Amino acid sequence: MDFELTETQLLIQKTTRDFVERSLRPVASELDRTERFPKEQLAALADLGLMGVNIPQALGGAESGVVSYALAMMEVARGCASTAVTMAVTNMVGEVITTFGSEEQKTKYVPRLTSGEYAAGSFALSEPEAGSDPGSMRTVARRDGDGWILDGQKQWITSGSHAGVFVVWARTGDQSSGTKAITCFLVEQGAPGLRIGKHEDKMGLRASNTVSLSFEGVRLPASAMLGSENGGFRIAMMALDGGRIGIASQSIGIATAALEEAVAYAKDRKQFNRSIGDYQGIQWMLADSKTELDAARVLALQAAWMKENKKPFSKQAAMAKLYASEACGRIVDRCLQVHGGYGYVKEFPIERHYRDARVTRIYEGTSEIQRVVIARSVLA
Ligand code: COS
Repeated sequence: MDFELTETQLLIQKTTRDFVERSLRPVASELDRTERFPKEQLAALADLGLMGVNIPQALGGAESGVVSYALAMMEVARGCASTAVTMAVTNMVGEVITTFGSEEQKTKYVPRLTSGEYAAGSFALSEPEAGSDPGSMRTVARRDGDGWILDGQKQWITSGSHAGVFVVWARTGDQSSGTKAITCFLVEQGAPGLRIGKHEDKMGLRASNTVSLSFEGVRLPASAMLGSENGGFRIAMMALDGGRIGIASQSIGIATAALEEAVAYAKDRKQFNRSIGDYQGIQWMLADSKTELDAARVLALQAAWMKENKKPFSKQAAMAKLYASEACGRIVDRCLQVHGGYGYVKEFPIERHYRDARVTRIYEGTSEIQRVVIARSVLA
């Protein structure tokens, strides 16, 4: 057993941390306040290889593995959780196309994602009435000569207004076929019939872009199909397994930032002639938070290591995502409490971390869905 990071992993961690300290953390609060999509910051991340951390160099990626990806995600989320989710989804889209795409699809799209030519990629699975149960989706793709015609709605699409390419899932059989007749397609931004809908006014992650999409008679060539006909559900599940490592890491980054803020505040703030960090009530909150944070980190890095080493990692990714996001919720709550009234106003970053943390228990599979995945594996 070896808990040491490799030279590559340390280098990615340090490079990301330096960038975040210099260029991301100082602007995170303003990005949040103005809801500004972090275009320049994402371009800088692409220049550092962070838009394709686990993607081969031949396709413009850093080819540095899944553990490096998790470490980079923790650092970016520590600075700005909105930028982190945009990076996470773009990495996920690049990996899906790398894993399941034809040569033509890979060489056309992946370098544009990794280089930053595309500001982001989008993952379009959820629908207004198909969230935890994507097998009930209603978006349909009908054969049209050699190609397809796509009709339907998607919801909660991260970076939808800015993405160069969308990975879109659609039904290619009747509704009763459930998960067995879902196919995956690549759709470019600007495709006739694709409309970007309502921009969500979210509680947190306000600098990330979340929209609905509608597809009205979008014509797709045969070459737009990703993977095999009716093989799309498995692609979605495998992508989400990897995505959950990203969200676990994002949760860890947010919780790390929150704890750093709380520690600094506890040392600085004096009440009854002593720093509040001298009181056991505050110490216990910090101690519990640090313990949970490190436990989450071990789970997330273990899941990342398993994926990197080609071991089955679905359960581990679900456990990491469940534990890290739930722990993050408890940590930001305690850290806000340490700040007292100052935690409840926008002047201190803890208020943003508290809002940003909440969605990690919801997206890329709710905590309840993670428990379904874990329980099925335990009972199998
Ligand atoms: N990897 C590969 N294949 C998988 C898989 C995985 N992790 N999980 C399921 N599959 C396959 C199954 O093997 C099955 O294949 P066959 O039809 O060949 O037997 C198929 O997918 C259907 O699986 P299952 O019957 O388990 O599907 P369910 O509809 O019961 O759904 C859950 C299972 C709940 C795990 C799934 O719907 C899920 O993950 N939901 C949450 C979705 C989500 O995270 N949404 C957020 C989107 S991003 S914001």
